[in-house]
Amino acid sequence: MLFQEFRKSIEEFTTVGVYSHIRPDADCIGAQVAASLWLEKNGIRAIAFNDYTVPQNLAWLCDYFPIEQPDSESTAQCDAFILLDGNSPDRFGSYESIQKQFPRPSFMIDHHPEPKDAFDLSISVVDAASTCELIYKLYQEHDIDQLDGQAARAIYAGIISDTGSFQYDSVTPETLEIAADLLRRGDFRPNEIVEKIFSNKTPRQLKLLSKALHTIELYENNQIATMYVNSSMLEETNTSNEDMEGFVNYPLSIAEVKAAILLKDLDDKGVKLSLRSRSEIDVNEWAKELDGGGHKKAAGAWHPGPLESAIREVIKIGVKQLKRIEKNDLLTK
Ligand SMILES: [Mn+2]
Repeated sequence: MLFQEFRKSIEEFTTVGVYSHIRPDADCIGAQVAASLWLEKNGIRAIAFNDYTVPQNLAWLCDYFPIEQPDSESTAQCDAFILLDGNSPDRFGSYESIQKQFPRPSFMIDHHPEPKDAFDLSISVVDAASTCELIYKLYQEHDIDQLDGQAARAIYAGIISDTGSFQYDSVTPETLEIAADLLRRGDFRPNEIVEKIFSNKTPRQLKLLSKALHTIELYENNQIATMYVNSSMLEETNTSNEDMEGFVNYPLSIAEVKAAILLKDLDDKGVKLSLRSRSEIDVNEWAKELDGGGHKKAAGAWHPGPLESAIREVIKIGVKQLKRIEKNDLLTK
């Protein structure tokens, strides 16, 4: 039983701080809301924290359970912390310094590879398609009847977001079984959540997308694609960094493309890279060469810039990996 030890330990606390990772997404917020509801159903007070403002398309989840920015007064009330959808203390912003000042028991629940050994208890399931799937299992192992409509919607939101609406190869029969059970228990239809999360684009975002699409370049017989956005594009369309959610899927959708990189040229701050794979290319390994990381199929990294050298360097690493894969294919044939 995945959560046996977790449940036994967490019951000893009266107030638990539940953190989701910085620059929050639907998986961490959904997991945070569903986990906080679970704690409260079991007589444990929960306070949900994030250093960042919850993105607008996820604000509805905060109606189910409020998420606040941590301060010394609220965090002082917690006698333990749960950390969700991240596996290193620095993924949780202020948590790291708060914990250094006044350490309390910490419980991590996550699905990213290579977890840091920095928590008192870690539930790390790298094969899980989302952290929300793990929170579903927490309910399932304990008392599935505690999973109400709000928790079901929150978990469903995280699953569709982290699986690209069930498109990624992380999706298993179990993912779909969980989704089906959530629809039944929560008594809702899939489009209700999809529309809240994905159909909320602004005209400005689409104008930015059209500019970005013009920058697509293909390398190595169309196996690698790049696309970029720079600050003048953001200025011209009156958009910001957050308006690029999902953009990387466009170059990735070109036939033959095995991996795509979206580069965000943020001038002095450097170039932010989002890497995606829909092949045997491991973008986590790729990103690590640039001191970044993530999952096999989705990862991120920073390059000091300028943009041209970021593109050159990232392609060089990708080519190296393509060559290695080709060589392995030849050997196994
Ligand atoms: Mn996740």
